[in-house]
Amino acid sequence: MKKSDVIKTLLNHRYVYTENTSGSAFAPANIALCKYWGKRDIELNLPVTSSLSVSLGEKGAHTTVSLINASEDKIRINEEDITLDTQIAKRLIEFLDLFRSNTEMHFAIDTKINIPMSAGLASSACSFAALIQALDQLFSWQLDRINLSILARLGSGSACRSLWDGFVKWHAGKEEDGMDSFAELLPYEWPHLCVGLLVISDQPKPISSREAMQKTVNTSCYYKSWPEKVKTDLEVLQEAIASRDFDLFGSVAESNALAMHASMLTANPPILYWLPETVAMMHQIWKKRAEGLPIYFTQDAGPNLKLLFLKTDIEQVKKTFPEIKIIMPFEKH
Ligand code: 2P0
Repeated sequence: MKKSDVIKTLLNHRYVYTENTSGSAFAPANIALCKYWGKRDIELNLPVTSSLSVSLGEKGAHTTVSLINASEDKIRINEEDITLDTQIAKRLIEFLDLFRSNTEMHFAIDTKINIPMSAGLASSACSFAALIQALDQLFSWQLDRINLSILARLGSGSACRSLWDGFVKWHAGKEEDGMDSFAELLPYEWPHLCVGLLVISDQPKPISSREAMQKTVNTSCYYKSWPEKVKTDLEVLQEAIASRDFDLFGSVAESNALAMHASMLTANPPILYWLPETVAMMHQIWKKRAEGLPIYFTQDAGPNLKLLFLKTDIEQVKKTFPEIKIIMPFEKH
């Protein structure tokens, strides 16, 4: 199954004509509390397991996409023109290729991302989610969010979770064409929930998450236990969210992240995103927790940690981690 087959099914040639010249949208970044790690279909970014994330409020991507009279696409990120042979430009152009009605059709993408792009905050997720909504506006598709999340997934798996504010679940699905692999908003809010960003390194990662997850699937002896772990974690996490049981919530999120990293460590060759400072920070978090401060962490494909805590503990968390950047996902913005 090809991406273009999914496009045909969902858009049915609706992208051929438009009277608009541009479309604009915002999409929030998201952090997985139960991770997406491994694909059952590489072409369509279909995951082995479901996953669950929380959005990051006003942190994300504002994107405008325009039709232009030019011989090639133009990509601007944070006021900087991006050379078209860079990795990020190639991925965006390949995604735009899916929506061109002819080879003469060219786009300009202008994106402003207000999160540190180097901090492992899945900036690609909010970029593709904002872009697909901007394209929906440009071409007047008027697709619902579920279908937009299927299209966003074709750009980057985790992008399908960036179509909503709040807790979002991405259903793995079983179908070969991935029409049942979409995200949806969970009906829960948690106004006091805080996410703290601890940036340990802003250096480029040694291996992309795309490559790392595939290497893990193909070579890790522990990967076969991952789907079972996710199944339990997803159930417990949803219970913890529904009952606002913070200790249960934090401990499942932290354990899920560590299990993902354990599966990478047992890949061949091994993948280890942690730096000595990452480990030192983990010990500090565990020490504080043992002393009675309810804080937990999650970690994605990079050395940086994201802390989970409640509003009542903000001052103490700031005192312990003065460099922390705090986001309240459910604060109105
Ligand atoms: C997640 N990550 O659930 C996991 C946890 C990183 C660690 O989704 O190949 O950029 O584009 O589908 O979405 C990062 O992977 O991968 C990711 P592709 P993506 O947030």
